Amino acid sequence: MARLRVRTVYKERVFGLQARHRRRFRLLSGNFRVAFRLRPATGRAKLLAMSVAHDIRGFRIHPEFMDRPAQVALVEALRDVLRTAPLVQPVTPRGRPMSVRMSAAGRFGWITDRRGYRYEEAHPNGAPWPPIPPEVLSIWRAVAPEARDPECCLINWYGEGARMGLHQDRDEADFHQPVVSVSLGDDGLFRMGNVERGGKTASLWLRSGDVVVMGGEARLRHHGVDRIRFGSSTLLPEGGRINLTLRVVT
Ligand SMILES: O=C(O)CCC(=O)C(=O)O
Repeated sequence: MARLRVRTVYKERVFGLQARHRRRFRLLSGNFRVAFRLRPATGRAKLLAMSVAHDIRGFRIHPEFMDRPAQVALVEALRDVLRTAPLVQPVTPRGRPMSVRMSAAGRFGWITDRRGYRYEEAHPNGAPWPPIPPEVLSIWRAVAPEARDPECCLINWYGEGARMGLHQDRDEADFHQPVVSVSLGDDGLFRMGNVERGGKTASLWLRSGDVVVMGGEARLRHHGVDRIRFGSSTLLPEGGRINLTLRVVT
C-alpha cells in the first residue's frame, strides 16, 4: 500500500525536484514524509526513509522531518544569524534568569526582561534582527502551507540542565496562525498540556530533525521542555539543544 503511494508521488513530482536536489530529495505527501535517492544509472528512485506525522493532543509531530545534511546546513545558517544577533540570557519580568539562552531572526524577536514579555524589532544591542534563513522558511511552508509566513524565528539554546516551564504562546495577534517548532541537537523532553493551567499532560522526547506544528486546538495549549539529554546528539560539537520557534506576530 505504502509502496504504491510512494510510486504515485514519485511519478507526479520527480521531474520538478530532480533538478534542485539532484540525487537525493524528499517529499511531503499527506501524513507521509518520504526520502528517496535517485539512481542515475536507471533513473529510478530508491526509498530511503519514510516517517509518519501524527497528532498528540492536536500537536502535529513530524518525526525526522530533516535528515542529517539538512540539519547541518540549518546549523550553519543559524551560526550566521548568531554572529549578528548573539544569544543572550533573558530574565523574567520578576528578574529570574531563564536557563535557556535566546536570540531571534525575522522582523520581530521575542524578548523578556524587567519590562515584561514582548516582541521587539531590534536585538537588545540595538541592531535589527537578521532575516529568517531560507532553510527555515521552507520548513514552515512545507508544514504550514495555509499560514502567513512567520515574522519571528525565536532561537532557544539549551545547555546542560536548561529547561523551559509550561507556558502558552499568547503574545501574538492572530491565534489562527500556527506556531512551528524545530528541534536540533540533543533530545528534549517536550510536555504538552491543556489550554487552562493544570490537568493531565503528555510527554514526548523530541529528537534532532523533528518538527512540531501547534495549530488549531493545540495553538493555545500549554507546553514546555522538562529537560534535555545533554550529549545525546553529535550535531552540535559542544552538545546542547537548539529549538527554533516560528510565529506570525501581527
Ligand atoms: O524548546 C522547545 O521545544 C519549545 C520552545 C517553546 O515552547 C517556546 O519557545 O515557546
